[in-house]
Amino acid sequence: NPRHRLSPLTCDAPGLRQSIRDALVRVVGKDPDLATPRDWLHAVSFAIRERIIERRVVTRRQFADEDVKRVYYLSMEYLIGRMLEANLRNMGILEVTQQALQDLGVDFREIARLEEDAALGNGGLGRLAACILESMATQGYPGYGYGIRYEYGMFQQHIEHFRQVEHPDNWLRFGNPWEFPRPEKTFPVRFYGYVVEHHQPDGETSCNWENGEEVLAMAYDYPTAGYERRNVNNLRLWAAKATRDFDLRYFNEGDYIRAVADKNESETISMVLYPNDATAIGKELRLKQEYFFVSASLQDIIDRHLQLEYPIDELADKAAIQLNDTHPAIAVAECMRLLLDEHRIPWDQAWTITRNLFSYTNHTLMPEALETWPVALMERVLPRHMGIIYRINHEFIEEVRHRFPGEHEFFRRLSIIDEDHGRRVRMAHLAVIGSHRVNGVAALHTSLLKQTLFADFNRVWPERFVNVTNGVTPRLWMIQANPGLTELIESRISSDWKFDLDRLKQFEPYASDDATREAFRAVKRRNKERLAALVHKRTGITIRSDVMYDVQIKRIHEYKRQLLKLLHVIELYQRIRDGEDVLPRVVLFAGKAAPGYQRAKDIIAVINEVADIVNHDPAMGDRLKCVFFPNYEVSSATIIIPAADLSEQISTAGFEASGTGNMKLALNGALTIGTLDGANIEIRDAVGTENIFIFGMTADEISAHRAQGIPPGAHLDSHPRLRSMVEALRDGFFSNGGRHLHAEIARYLLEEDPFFVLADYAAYSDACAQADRMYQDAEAWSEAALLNVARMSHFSIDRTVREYAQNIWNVVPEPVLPPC
Ligand code: DL6
Repeated sequence: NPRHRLSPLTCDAPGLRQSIRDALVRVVGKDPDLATPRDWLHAVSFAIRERIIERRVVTRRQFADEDVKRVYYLSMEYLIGRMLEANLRNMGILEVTQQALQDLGVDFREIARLEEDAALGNGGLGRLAACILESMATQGYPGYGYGIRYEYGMFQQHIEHFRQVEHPDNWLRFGNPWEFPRPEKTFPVRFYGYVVEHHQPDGETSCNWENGEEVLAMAYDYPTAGYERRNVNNLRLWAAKATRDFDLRYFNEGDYIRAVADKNESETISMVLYPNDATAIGKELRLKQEYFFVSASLQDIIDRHLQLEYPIDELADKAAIQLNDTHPAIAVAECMRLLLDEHRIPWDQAWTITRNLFSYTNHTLMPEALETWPVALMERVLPRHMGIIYRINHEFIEEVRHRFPGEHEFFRRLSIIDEDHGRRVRMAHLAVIGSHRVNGVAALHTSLLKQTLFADFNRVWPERFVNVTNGVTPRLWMIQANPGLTELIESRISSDWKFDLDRLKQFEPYASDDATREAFRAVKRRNKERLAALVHKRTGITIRSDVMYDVQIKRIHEYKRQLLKLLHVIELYQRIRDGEDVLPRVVLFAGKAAPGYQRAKDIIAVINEVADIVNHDPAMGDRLKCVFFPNYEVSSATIIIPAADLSEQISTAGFEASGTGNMKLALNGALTIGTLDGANIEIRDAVGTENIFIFGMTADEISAHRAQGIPPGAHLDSHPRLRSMVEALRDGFFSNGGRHLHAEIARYLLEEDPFFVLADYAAYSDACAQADRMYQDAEAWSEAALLNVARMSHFSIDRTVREYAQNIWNVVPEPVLPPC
């Protein structure tokens, strides 16, 4: 319609300058003479979002015209980070915008630093969701993200007296220029109440879910730009709003305060992200969060389908829905409810549609992370869904009973209802039964899934289980994070590797080129200087930039074994004190502990106390520095990762589903020291065994070792150095007021050690020594580092998304033409 044609916005420096100035006055409402750096940040963000939304409109129109099949990604978490630079880079207007700002007397770097990270996630799972959205837009897949617009994201971690202290992450307090509120896009979401059954003349029973409480889900849209101004997809986050401003009952009784308080209570649903990554929480509010965003998303998906005038029974032909872990698994029951109760589709047909629609990604084997809900809670909060789940379960068990007669124990294990722990709903079982594909996130993880957690389901439906190894977006984790290395690659090979990381293979021959190796070292050195400045700013610790940077950056968890690295720090410390010649290094830890996970918080405290002794001991003479970098988030990761030499991926084999930090670090030319766990195995296969330091027990060896029941303390007998290290910890050598804490950590290692730190220590220490030897040969190290970079093509998120598209979603890309 010509009346709806947009007047195109220019993307040259004068046009941008004008837009920024206009936005400052007309949107932010500030006189340029009085504008603060944050006002400029908002002004430039508003100017850029105009350009992004324009592409979004074009993308949406093209999808509508071309009758595409859409992918919907349902995730409780999106760990996005800062949006300004990412959007500018993907829109291809970073440099020109920097220029426009400079013309206006504004320093881009200064204002970009003020942007809060959008930290709507805990760790790997949430960051993967953000990478997948960016890749779908870049490659032209019609992808939509759905999630929750948490008022408070991942907590801010402060270190006070060596310990983690959590502060609220009020990320929206200055407003958010990237979001488009859609007050007209609201859906009612019901909780509690009861089900009324109506018996129909045809023998079927229809159900009405009545009464209870209703909350409104209101949409906020975040356009997500693909690289080089291609497609712009949409992330839709839901915020809870009260259905009425006041409860009139209380209002009429004159209890104004109570009336408003009730309104606030329904809005708590989207108030805060649960900061747990590897434990299920089991709180009613969490169940309500899960159902809240799932219900709104499904209503929206079905609405769009009907608006496009597709018949409801073609839903699974026109849409694919990916469940990011079990958090949105209630979607299976909600989809059935909507089809049965709202659209009056018969059960069998509804079930076929549902199963074809959904697929589910599992991200962990850890038993404590697997969500189950008490049946009683589910019956109270979601009575209609509980009824649907019973019927799904009944029909499923009938199906397997028919195929595997008499195997009662097998049926009990497969059931959605766990009868052994006080009747609970196993969300993973609901997700598997209600999906046509289930995937693990690395080859080892998928094979362990099939052998352990889902072994019974694998017997029923072996074809349902597939692997899709994770990946990372090279746009953020290389082009944005590491401009120096990007430029170096660019100077050697053509630039299409940014879309097609396979092309990075062309860089491989340069690993043996002296000039490239030297240039690589210069880039690394500059990246270290950048990190050293940030470390000093955040912690007051001064670190050298001419030594090995050895980093372990990830959530703090026993299975990730930060204690293994800490023991190595203690070993180096003792060796230096003993007068040995030790390779100088900076060891950097970063990561948050779940607030209720005491052991993880104790680990942070011990790291900080050991670091304090190490960093203040004159005997170290700058040869060893230990840093705990506070408040690890996406924006700090983009500074730490490009500076790293050694990437610590040392989880107990069989526990890390995949890892993605391992991929980001290797892509930036850090060598991995790691166990045969998660995607480390595939990284080893890609980079070559001589370019990675693999150590420790395999997943099978861990199982065998566990079965032997060797007391952990026995590992000290053959390792006098390890004994003296653990004893130093036990005796409080490193304590600074936390003596009993150190003794407790030593006791834990000696008596419990559930993740085999002591059993793997000797092998780990040897691998570290091997890395140190190689590092002393700068040429050999740089060659290995460059080979890591050049051989990381398999770990591009674009490959991951293509595998989902081909093997699970059955969708094809619909790239919108780049603007001329
Ligand atoms: O799949 C993304 C990411 C994996 O790379 C990590 O190995 C895995 O731990 C993580 N899982 C989670 C949630 N649960 N737990 N644990 O973040 O997913």
